[in-house]
Amino acid sequence: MAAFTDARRRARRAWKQSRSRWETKAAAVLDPMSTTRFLARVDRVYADAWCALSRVYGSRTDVVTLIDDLLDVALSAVAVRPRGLQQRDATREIDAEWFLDESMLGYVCYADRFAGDLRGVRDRIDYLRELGVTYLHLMPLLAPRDGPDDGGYAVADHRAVDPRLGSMGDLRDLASALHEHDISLCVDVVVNHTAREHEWARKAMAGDPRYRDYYLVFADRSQADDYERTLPEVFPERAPGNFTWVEEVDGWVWTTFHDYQWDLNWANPAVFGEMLSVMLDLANTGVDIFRLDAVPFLWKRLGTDCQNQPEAHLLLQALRALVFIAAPAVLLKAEAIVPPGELVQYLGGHDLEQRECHLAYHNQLMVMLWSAVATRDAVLPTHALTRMRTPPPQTTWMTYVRCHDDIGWTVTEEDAAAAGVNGFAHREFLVDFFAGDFPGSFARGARFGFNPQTLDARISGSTASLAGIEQALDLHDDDLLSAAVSRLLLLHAVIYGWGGIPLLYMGDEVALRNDHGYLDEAARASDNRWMHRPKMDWEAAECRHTAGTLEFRVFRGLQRLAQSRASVAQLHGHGTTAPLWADNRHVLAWRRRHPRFGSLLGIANLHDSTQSADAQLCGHAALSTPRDVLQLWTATLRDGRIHLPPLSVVWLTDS
Ligand code: OTU
Repeated sequence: MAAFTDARRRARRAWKQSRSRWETKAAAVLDPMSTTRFLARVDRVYADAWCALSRVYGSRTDVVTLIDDLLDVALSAVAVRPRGLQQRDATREIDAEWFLDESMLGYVCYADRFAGDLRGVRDRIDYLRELGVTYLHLMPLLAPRDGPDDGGYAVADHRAVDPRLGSMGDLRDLASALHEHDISLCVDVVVNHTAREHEWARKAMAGDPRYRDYYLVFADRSQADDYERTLPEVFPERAPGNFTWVEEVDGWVWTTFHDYQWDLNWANPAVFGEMLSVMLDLANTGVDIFRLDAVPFLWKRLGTDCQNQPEAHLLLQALRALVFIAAPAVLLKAEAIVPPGELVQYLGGHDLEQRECHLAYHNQLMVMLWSAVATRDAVLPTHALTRMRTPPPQTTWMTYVRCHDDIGWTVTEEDAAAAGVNGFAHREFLVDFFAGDFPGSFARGARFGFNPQTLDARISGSTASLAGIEQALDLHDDDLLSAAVSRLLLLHAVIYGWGGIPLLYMGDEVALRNDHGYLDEAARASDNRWMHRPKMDWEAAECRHTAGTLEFRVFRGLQRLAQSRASVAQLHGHGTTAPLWADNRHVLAWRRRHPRFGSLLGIANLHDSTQSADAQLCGHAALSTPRDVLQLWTATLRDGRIHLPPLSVVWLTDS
């Protein structure tokens, strides 16, 4: 702590010495008000940037000079930042907690699969508003390589939109149209790697040493082997190993993901500068939130799994400071799908000194929800979720049921032991269950990423198919279908009522099932994650207006959830969430407590028969006259017990 304070003191001194020089520089390109604001922001976070960057780069470069270069990038971005976005900056500097509002609700889609292209997305804004959406995450939209591109995560040009989706101008138009409808725009920035077709990689292949140093290249295989000894494999089936021999650079290139995705060398400060500049250009088109892809992998350390290293966090802290200086309206979201004990760190330190990302995915809640519906049992989820640390102030979770990736079963041995199950056996059960192989399973998913060495596997499949809707439709069984619809809504009723920003994954609102069309596309056939990345079925979506249809039931249910959520002040980001023990293991319960507005109790019956629980949750709940504010199902209170219909949820508050 003393070292930390000392570092901040030195940082402040360094800034004090540079400030008047920067005042002149800023005044040369900005109007007086913007100059004042720019300098005030640097005053605010210079020490954050200095502390983080000096720990990462201090041994190889002069940090004050490095920050000067980065401030140049930031100032140039501010100088061309459109007026409307500067107004957005001003508003959000005052209302820095705008994204903690209980009305926040996200939607995630591929622009092409949802609406053809970026202009098409603009034409669908009304549809998003019907669902209560205030945040739109468009999957990777920058120009990818030709051929297999890992769903756009192999970026060939960071300065261009994928021409099939439109242009930078279209992105700008879409952002402003969304803003007019109070929807913030989130886009992916793939910071860990580029495509091998990227300009930097091409220059490296042409022999330019400057660009060779943008990547991690080992002339000698034994160096790669030294790392490989402790590295896991992300795609063991399609992309085994973590290094690829590249003739043109006469070396082994670090490729954590596919052989065409080259990991960037973040130990080189030039890479930091390039990525900052990419981000600030995008921010100037009107992007509000960056989904920073694969951030756990940013820093490599021999003898480790090269994930979640302290430097990866420091790099994010430095990015946070510099993005704030240039575009304070913009948020960072960490895409870190890592073991539960590593998750909350991406939201920074609890002392508010080490600010990191504003948002991070609550992977553990997602995994535990699927475990809960498979086992109809809340014991493991309650243990596991109790162990999760609360996010620091002014940050929050993104809660979700499904996304475009597979589900990895992050069930820890510790949580499993607490719940009296064997971790390995339970993970194996979840894979079998969701692949549809376990007797009595309702799910229709598929195994992904089977690793014969560890026997680890993940699961692909759409929400509707994993929740039993596909099976029920195939069997023409109305009772099973009702149960499956309830299960889908139950999963969402938890993520909408947990606290954090819920994310709805495109197609789930009309229960789209697995789509096997990808098998006919050469570049996709070997990656079954495409089964849960369907094209939007707009004919099915039309059925949302027709009472009695599957689409009507699901869509209406989700609308109800969105409306209820926006009216529950306890779900504001100032609240905190803790799981509670019900006196019935089929019941998952949690309390959302707001310092001013009191408590919300979420109670979910995971079983397909009626279940009851002590309405005061064994004395932990402090509601005097509980009332269900959700009313998506009909629960009854009798003799101090709440009786919940099969697969149902209530959100209780004091009336
Ligand atoms: C991300 O996922 C993307 O979501 C994937 O679609 C990409 O294929 C990948 O990056 C490469 O760009 O390992 O199994 O902790 O879980 O970065 C998916 C983060 C992944 C990783 C995550 C990665």
